Amino acid sequence: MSDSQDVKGPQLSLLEEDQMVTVKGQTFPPTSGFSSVSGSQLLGSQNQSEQELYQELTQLKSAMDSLCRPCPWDWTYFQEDCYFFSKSKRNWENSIKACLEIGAQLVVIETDEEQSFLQQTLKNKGQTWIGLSDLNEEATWRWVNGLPLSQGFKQYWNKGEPNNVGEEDCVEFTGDGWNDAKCNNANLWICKKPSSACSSSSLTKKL
Ligand code: MMA
Ligand code: CA
Repeated sequence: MSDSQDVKGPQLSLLEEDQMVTVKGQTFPPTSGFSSVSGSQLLGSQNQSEQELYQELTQLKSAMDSLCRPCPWDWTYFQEDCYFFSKSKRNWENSIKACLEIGAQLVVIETDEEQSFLQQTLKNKGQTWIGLSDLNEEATWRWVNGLPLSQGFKQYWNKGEPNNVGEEDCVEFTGDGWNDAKCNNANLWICKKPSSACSSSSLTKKL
């Protein structure tokens, strides 16, 4: 016994056998680690017919699709976007930076459904920064993408907010809604970025 294809075992749970692909006698995905096949082995298929190669690529695409995830591990998918809920705390400016560093933005809430999803997710969590402030002009609330707070969203202020007690320019989720709070407070935060469509890979486009 020399080939890894002989050791298909019950440990293979994500992909069924009929979703597996064989290229030049090598089973994809390998049952023991993806590193066992090099790119040049894959490309050196000169003695295969085009039709066989096409069939194998089609199977490979379907195998890739079944492994595809719209969001990185530890992020939450909701309506085409990915959300990261921090476990540590930072002030508002540093929360913005934390999101930029991972290719995302401190959350800009765009729909009522999104507000409701965040409200549910943050239940029983601590105060959490969102990407809304009036740092530029007192009482003019603006999202970090530059858009003004629309009239319809003002219902999400907690009762009596925003009250600007002792200068409060940044917005946090607390309880069921929003509160203006001191930007230097250390809070949890939420990052948001678009989900990735697996179908945009060059392999998929060609098939
Ligand atoms: C705190 C602080 C304020 C908020 C009030 C609500 C005492 O101040 O979080 O931002 O408006 O509580 O009672
Ligand atoms: Ca307040």
